[in-house]
Amino acid sequence: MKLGMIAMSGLRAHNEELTRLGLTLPGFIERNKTIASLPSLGLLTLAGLTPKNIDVDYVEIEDICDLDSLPGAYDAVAISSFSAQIKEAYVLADRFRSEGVTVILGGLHVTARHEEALQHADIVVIGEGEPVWPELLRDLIDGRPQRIYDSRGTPFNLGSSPMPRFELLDVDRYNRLTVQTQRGCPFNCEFCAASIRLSPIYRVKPVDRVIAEIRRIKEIWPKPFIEFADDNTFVNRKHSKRLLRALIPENVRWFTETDISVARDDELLSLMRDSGCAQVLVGLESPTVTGLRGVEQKSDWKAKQFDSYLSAIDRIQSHGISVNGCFVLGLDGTGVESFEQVRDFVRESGLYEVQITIQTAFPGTPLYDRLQREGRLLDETAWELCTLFDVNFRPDRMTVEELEKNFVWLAKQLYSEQSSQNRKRAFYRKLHESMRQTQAHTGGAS
Ligand code: B12
Repeated sequence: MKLGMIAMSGLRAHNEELTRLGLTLPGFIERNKTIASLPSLGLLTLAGLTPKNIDVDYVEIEDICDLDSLPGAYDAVAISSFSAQIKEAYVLADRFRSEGVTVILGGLHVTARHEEALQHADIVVIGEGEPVWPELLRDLIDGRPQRIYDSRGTPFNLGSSPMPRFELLDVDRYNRLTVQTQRGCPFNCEFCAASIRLSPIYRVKPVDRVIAEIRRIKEIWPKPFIEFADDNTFVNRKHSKRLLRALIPENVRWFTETDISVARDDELLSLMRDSGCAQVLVGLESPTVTGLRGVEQKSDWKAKQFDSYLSAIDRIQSHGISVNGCFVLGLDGTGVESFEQVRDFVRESGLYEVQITIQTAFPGTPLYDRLQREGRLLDETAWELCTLFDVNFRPDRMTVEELEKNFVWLAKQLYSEQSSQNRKRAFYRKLHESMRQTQAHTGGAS
């Protein structure tokens, strides 16, 4: 059997002005270049669980305009899905099916809207792929596949993770590769559309498996930059410290997503630095406590962290680890004043890097369900707007146009050459200062 694993690749935005800006603003260009080329770790992982007698191809499709030059001769294709590109994925799926190819759809969007996906697929997978993939392939080979495989209810044990088939990649296309060290998150942010929507349980991958994946990558790319495709990496501190100690001799540079509480653990921060951490991405979400209220739904955890934001950023960056602070615009309770507030907070905080996105109601999230109940979704199935840069709902304290217009204004403020340079200079100035102080302190003590 010949199986094509098809990833939709690239970044997307519908707002024309933003797309134009994305092509011209230095800060945007830099970030886009950095991340735009990441492969689909989900598909590479499932490829790793596929028996050797099945011939597997990994293909990335950026543009579905050219359907005539589709890769061909597959018996089946497995297509991955995010909401932003699902309509393109459906066009692709319909085309493959019209040629008699069996289409399997899975991933985050399909998990949230499997009935919709069934109209374009022979088989859909709901939830994590690993628990059902071997059975699905067996059924497929036997010619008796089910229409739906649902893995919810059996959270995958990451100790049994297969080795992702990184060797299927043309590594020259990428400037970093992803490795996943955990799934899930102890928090439940209303807008979160990441892996807690596949399975909510927080789990870690055993240290030796993470290291094995990094070593496999090093076989095809001796000095890689690794992005951990995690939701919140350092929640389990004991495990994290073991992982970081094991990473030190691997001599790689890496980036990950975490929460602000890492600032409270100096040992953790030192281990992060010593093991090659270049940057952490932290969801600060709002520069005001009003914006943060209600975001985290279990205990309003994010609102409770607000008072420590500035000192925490300072502490993390004083270890030589830059913070990429993420802000969500259009949160309930925030109005047009929030754009200047973000700009001012970024300046005051000394953040090295900043990421702004528009609050997005992704299907399957509590946010989507609430806004639907409140009649605030602009179009309930405009999935192409689920880019994090387009507006798909009516904000409560500004108009849609005000959100769009001010977002562009803020992007210009934050991503100009000058602002990006200023942030970097401030970061290094402060870092040198704190290193000098530490040296003076230890010198004085000895
Ligand atoms: C790495 C990453 C990327 C990479 C790589 C994307 C890719 N092709 O996989 C890049 C930079 C290209 C990217 C781009 C975008 N991303 Co992105 N990305 C991530 C990130 C950080 C990690 C994803 C990951 O690797 N997870 C690990 C793997 C193992 O999990 P997985 O892919 O879900 O796969 C598992 C299951 O879903 C399932 N599965 C997946 N596919 C399939 C297919 C089949 C057939 C089967 C059976 C099973 C199956 O099995 C897998 C194993 O269990 C997440 C955030 C996060 N922390 O998770 C955001 C995230 C996935 N991205 C997001 C978004 C919005 C985007 C963009 C729209 C941004 C933009 N404006 O362009 C684009 C869309 C890209 C596209 N072409 O559609 C959202 C998606 C939300 C949603 N529900 O749609 C997330 C959750 C971030 C967020 N803030 O909400 N992204």
